[in-house]
Amino acid sequence: MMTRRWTPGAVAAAAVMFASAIGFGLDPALAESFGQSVPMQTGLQGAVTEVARDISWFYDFVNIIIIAITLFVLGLMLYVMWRFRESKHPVPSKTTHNTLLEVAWTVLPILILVAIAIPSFKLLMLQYSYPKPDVTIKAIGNAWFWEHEYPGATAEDKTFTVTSNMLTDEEVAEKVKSGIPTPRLLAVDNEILVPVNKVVHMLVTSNDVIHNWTIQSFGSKIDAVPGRLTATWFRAEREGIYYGQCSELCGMNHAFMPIAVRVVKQDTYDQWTTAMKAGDRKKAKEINDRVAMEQAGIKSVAEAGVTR
Ligand SMILES: [Cu+2]
Repeated sequence: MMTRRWTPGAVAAAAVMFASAIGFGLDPALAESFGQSVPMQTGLQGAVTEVARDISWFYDFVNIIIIAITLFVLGLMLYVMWRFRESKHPVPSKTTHNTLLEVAWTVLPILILVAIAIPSFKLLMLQYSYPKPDVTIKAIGNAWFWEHEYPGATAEDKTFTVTSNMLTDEEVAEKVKSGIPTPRLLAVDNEILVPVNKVVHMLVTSNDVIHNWTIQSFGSKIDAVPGRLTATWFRAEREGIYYGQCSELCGMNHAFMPIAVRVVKQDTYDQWTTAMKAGDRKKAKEINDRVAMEQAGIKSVAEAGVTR
C-alpha cells in the first residue's frame, strides 16, 4: 500500500525550497559574501561591478516572475480540483473554445517574455560594451592552473606572467595561522592584482582544452578556447580579494584551478607591477602579502607573525 506521509527528507527538501524562494537578497548577513560564497547562501555573491549588480537584479526579477507564475498555476489547479470535484459537479461541461481566454493566454505570456527580454538584452549589451581599458590582462587556461600575462607596451615596459596554483591544505593552514583569511580550494600561491575603479579587459584563451574564466562578484564569465581569444571586462568598485573557479568542465582537476583577483589601490598596483617588471618576485610577493594583511584588517607583519 502506498503511504502518503511526509518523510523527514521530503520535509527538509520542501523547507530548503521555501527558504530559497524567500531567501534571495533578503538576509543582510549574506550580502557580505563578496568574492566567495558563504554557508547557507542562497543568492548570488555580492556584486562589485555594474554588470554584476545588473545580473543580481535580473536574477531576482526573473525569480519573482517564476515564483508568481508557479503560485498562480498551483492556485488555479487547487481551485479546479476543489470546484469541479465529482461530488459537487457530476456532469462535466462540454465547452471547447473561448476566444477571449485563448487570446489572453497567448498574449499574456508574450508580454511576460518581452518584459524579460528587454532587461536581458540591455544586460547583454553592457557585458559586451568593452569601455576603453585602463589595464589589459591575458588569462591563459592550462590543465590545471591559470596563467595571467600582463603585456608590456615597449621593450622597457616588460611583459610579465603570474602563474597561479591552488594552495594545498597544509599551505592553507599555514596562511590561516598568520591571520590572512585563506579559503580552502580557492586560495592560490600567486594572486593577480588589479587597480580599483579601473576598467580591466581580460583577454582569455587556453593552452589545451576549453576552460572558463569566472569571477562571480565581477559578473565575468567567458570560455577559454584553445586557438581563440575571447574577452570579458570589469570595473571593480571595492577593494578586496575575489575568487572564481574554472567554470567549464575541463578534466580531472577541473575543480582545483581557482582564480584569485585582488583589487587594490592604484599606487599599490603600480608598486607591484614595477616589482614584477623588474623581475623582483620577492618584493612583489611582499607587496601582495602586505595588502592581503591590510585588507584582512591586520596592521603589521609582526602582528600577523608571518614567517618567510
Ligand atoms: Cu578548466
